[in-house]
Amino acid sequence: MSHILVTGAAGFIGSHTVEQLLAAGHRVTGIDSFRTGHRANLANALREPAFALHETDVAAAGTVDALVAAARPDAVIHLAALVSVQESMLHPDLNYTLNVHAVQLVAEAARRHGVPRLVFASSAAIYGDSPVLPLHEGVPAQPISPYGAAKAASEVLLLGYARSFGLTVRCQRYFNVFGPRQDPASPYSGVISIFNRRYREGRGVTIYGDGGQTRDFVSVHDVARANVLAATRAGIPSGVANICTGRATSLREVVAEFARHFPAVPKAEFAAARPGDIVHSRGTAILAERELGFQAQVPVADGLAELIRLP
Ligand code: UD2
Repeated sequence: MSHILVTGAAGFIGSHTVEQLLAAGHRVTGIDSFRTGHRANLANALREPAFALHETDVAAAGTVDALVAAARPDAVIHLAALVSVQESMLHPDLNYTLNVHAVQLVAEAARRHGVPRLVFASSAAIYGDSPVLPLHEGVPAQPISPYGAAKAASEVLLLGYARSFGLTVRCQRYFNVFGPRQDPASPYSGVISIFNRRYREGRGVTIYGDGGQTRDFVSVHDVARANVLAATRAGIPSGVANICTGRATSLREVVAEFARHFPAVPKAEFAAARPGDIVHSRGTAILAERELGFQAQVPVADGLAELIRLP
């Protein structure tokens, strides 16, 4: 059993990660500011005696340091972040504070208090609009948003810490994550969360472009498992790895799956492609398999069926 400190514990990926850690018998200290996370996401976890939750902001001076000093965890999984690419365009300063400055605070707390391992929520956004298919970790970072730039900068910062101070750092480049608890609030939220809400409400969806665009949609259950592996598996090296399925799914296929479950909902409408939209994005999952022993297990159709079944 290990003791793991999870920042962003009440978020979409954080809450699933906490639940899987607890199910595996680990002790978990969670931190969340509830800026975008929700206490309700932790309803199951909060019933477990092995879970403690602290409501605080990781970007505030001294906060993480004090919590890490008190908890002395075996690993930190740092998921607290500004999670919207769109918000990073509107508020680049806040993006810097939450996605770069806070990472430095976490890294420094880990160094000062001898935490042996740090897992970081990175993103396929660091690849920007690279046309390489499939995207592999050797493709240079060429972010096209403040969000992607901050994730790329933080990866470099953390890997520098790993080389300098001997802790193990894992940067997890999540692709298009989907699943229960993803927030559909903005038009720029993940497309599956938006489609799920609209089909449930009996409204049709809008497909921007011809629907032939493809993404590497990875279930949040797989992503949480990748986090658990990165934090707890013995003998893994520092490094970056795509967290993806290695498979492409088109938007048309996603819509067809929803339409099968909701035959009464009006047909999808088509609108002009969004400016700046990339057509195809898919990662290779080889490195995560080799270094973490991680392989995605949830087919997109199963993940969609799970979402649709939820009350
Ligand atoms: C991600 C970012 C986005 C931008 C982009 C850059 C997220 C959620 N989105 O978008 O902000 O940085 O990367 O490459 O991190 N779509 C529809 N109908 C809808 C909503 C979306 O057709 O109602 C399309 C959208 O135009 C795109 C696809 O669905 O072609 C996937 O959209 P997404 O925002 O879920 O993910 P992505 O990778 O395009």
